[in-house]
Amino acid sequence: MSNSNRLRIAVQKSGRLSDDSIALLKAIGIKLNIRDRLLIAHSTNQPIDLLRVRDDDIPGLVMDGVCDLGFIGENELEEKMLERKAAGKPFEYEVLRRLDYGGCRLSIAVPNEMKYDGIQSLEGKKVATTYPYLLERYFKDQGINAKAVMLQGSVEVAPRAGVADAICDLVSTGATLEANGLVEKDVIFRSKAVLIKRADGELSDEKETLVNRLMPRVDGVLLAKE
Ligand code: PRT
Ligand code: ZN
Repeated sequence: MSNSNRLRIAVQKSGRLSDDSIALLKAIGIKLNIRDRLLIAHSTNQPIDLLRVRDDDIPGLVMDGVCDLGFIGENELEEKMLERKAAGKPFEYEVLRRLDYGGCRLSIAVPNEMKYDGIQSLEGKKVATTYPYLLERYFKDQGINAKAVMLQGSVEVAPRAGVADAICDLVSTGATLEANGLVEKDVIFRSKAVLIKRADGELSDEKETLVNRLMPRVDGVLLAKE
């Protein structure tokens, strides 16, 4: 648990959300001394520490109360929430703000040559994805009997490799799908980065006051960019 008096914020160490998340913290006046290799970065002007980790770990760190706040993509957050719920682990959190970066969609895509007349074309098929819980929820909602095949990487080559019939992956420009001979068909989830807070009511009064002081500044930064 986060017993320290310092507010602990989880951010992606290196990846698509890192720079924007750090830039936002700096823009709201938090001075940070980040050293590339270190897991922890201390603020020099606020009682705040950053925990720099893989994005996959951020939902769990907040839901387990190890970190007080976290910056994370809604896709990863929702997937981990479903996974933890299924495993009987704490899965609660509070969204403080939806942010203006990290935008993408989780979409089903099929090979160019595949005949596709809507989601029912996937009946009985295998679909490779890094987001099996989100995908299986979608299949269930649509009443489709298809199988999500979990792949941590190289999802876009799965059909060519004969591992799956179709894929379900994150898309932003669509260039990756095109380069791999795939066509986007159904958007199953739209995502942006969010700032989340632990929801177990365990934040000390001091930390709660600090968060309440910071949030209007976040709103100011978001407004200024609109
Ligand atoms: O190392 P770590 O585990 O922390 O990082 P990661 O490799 O898991 O994640 P990272 O940094 O790639 O992405 C972090 C988050 O950024 C994601 O969870 C999304 O919320 C968000 N995001 C926004 C994206 C994209 N856009 C995106 N385009 N994440 C991944 N992609 C990938 C996608 O998987 C595909 O391979 O980019 C490719 C498609 O891009 P286009 O432009 O060709 O369509
Ligand atoms: Zn990751």
